[in-house]
Amino acid sequence: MTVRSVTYDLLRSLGLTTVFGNPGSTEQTFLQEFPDDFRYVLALQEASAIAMADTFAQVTRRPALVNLHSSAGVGNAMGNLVAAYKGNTPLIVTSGQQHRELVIGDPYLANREATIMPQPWVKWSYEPARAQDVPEAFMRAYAAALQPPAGPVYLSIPLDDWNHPLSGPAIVRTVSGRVAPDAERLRLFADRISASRRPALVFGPEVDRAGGWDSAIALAEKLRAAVYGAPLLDRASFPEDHPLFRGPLGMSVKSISDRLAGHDLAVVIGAEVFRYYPYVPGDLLPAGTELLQITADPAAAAAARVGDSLLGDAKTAIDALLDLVEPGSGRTAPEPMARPRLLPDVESSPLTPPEVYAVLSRVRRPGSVIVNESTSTMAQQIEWLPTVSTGSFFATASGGIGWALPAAVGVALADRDRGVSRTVIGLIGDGSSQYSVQALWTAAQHRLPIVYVIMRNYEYSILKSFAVLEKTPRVPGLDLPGLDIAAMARGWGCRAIDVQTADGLEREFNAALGADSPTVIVVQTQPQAAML
Ligand SMILES: Cc1ncc(C[n+]2csc(CCOP(=O)(O)OP(=O)(O)O)c2C)c(N)n1
Ligand SMILES: [Mg+2]
Repeated sequence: MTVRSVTYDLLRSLGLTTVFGNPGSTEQTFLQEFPDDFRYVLALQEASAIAMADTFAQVTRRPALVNLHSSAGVGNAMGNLVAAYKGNTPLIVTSGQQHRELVIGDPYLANREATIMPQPWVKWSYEPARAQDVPEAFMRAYAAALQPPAGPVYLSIPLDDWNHPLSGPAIVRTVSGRVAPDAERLRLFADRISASRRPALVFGPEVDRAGGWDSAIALAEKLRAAVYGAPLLDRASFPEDHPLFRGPLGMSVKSISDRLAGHDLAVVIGAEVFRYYPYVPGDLLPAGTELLQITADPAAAAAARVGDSLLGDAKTAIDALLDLVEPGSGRTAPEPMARPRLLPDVESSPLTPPEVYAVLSRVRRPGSVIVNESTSTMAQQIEWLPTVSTGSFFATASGGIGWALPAAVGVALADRDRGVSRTVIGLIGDGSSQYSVQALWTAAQHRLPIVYVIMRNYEYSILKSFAVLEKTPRVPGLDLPGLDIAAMARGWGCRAIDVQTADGLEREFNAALGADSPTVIVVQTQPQAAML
């Protein structure tokens, strides 16, 4: 037995038989004689490897394994590693290190201070002190990645470790993925919720990640409470067409405070308080509103600037609250979210984003997934294309773009593995489509029938809205002329088409639904002011 054979046996036991990666000389000793029951998913750039693994882990609800090349590969991966960290995705990210005998002399490709490089965006970072510790390091990495708050971990492994002889198999352990909230404190929270005249429930991404979609509905209905989506969701946790759903909470101190006015209690479950984005000053909470937060992440609880926090798994907490709270039958039901769905009488040329979404709302099949990175049109997406089922909306948790295009690949791969057939729609801005565009090649190679709809407005539209908000005229670098995105997509092996009209979009979308490989539909759209 060798470190290599023992580690592969361990990975097998842990169900980690898919490796997302991009190889180099320092990884080939790990990858040699790659076992038949393992699968290597090649990404042509490391940002894609991470984002594919991220959604693959989310959809399979298990940790995922990534293998990158020394420091250069980790460097390329960093942006999307931030998203995995902020999104609590359990990833085991590994990269090769130069030969132990050479490292002292700073050889070519050495990963200097390897364990420092991915920090602070990993929960644990390690280079085994001895070759024989490699399997145990993987076991510890798995445990660290999975335990709440889940997140990415990193292992740097010297290339000469893999052939080292080893006598016994690795010890396989199991750890828990949930921590229950303190019962006494939960009862106090329940009493405050029962006493509230007009509670607001704010559900965040931890709820859906924890499998709490149905529990969230049951709690909202029992309380007859208004439900808001936490700011800048990376997962939707409540049906956005439910009569109790009031829409997203907002993104700034002022907009959130304005939105909560009139609620005597805001109960934030499974989210930060809050994920603020534009700087629009105001009161953290309106006068007369108290706040409770339930999260599995001690750092998120500590960072909350107002309110009382309780640590614990979102689903466990909601299920327990369901038994503890008094029914809200005496409360007046809140007004549902306004959905004006206004369209011009005559079709615009180019189309406006609502006109694009109107088409998609007609043609998308029930149960479709949306992976969203169309930054200036997020408000219209919720209006026209609400998320109505668990695990069917994904976006970057960090705000870094270049995540969604490969993330759609991870969703489609995981669905295929699970035997689930859903349409995966990548709704992506022209600017955002360019950072990890090589993932189109992986989608094509694996014949994943993803439908990418690229909103081609020839600019970084949201940044123009920011320039107005921040009063920063004449910022350079916000226009995107001269990109032939369809031609690029063809270059990566996808069917791709430019469309200008609603009919064209509908036709191409329907054609894509019947395809057995990815389609990239580039639809020209008018820039529009984003709601910040
Ligand atoms: C990695 C990274 N680089 C830069 C940014 C800054 N940024 C935020 S939104 C945006 C523009 C997105 O443009 P596009 O995808 O075309 O969407 P639009 O705003 O036009 O709808 C940029 C560059 C970022 N968020 N992440
Ligand atoms: Mg754009």
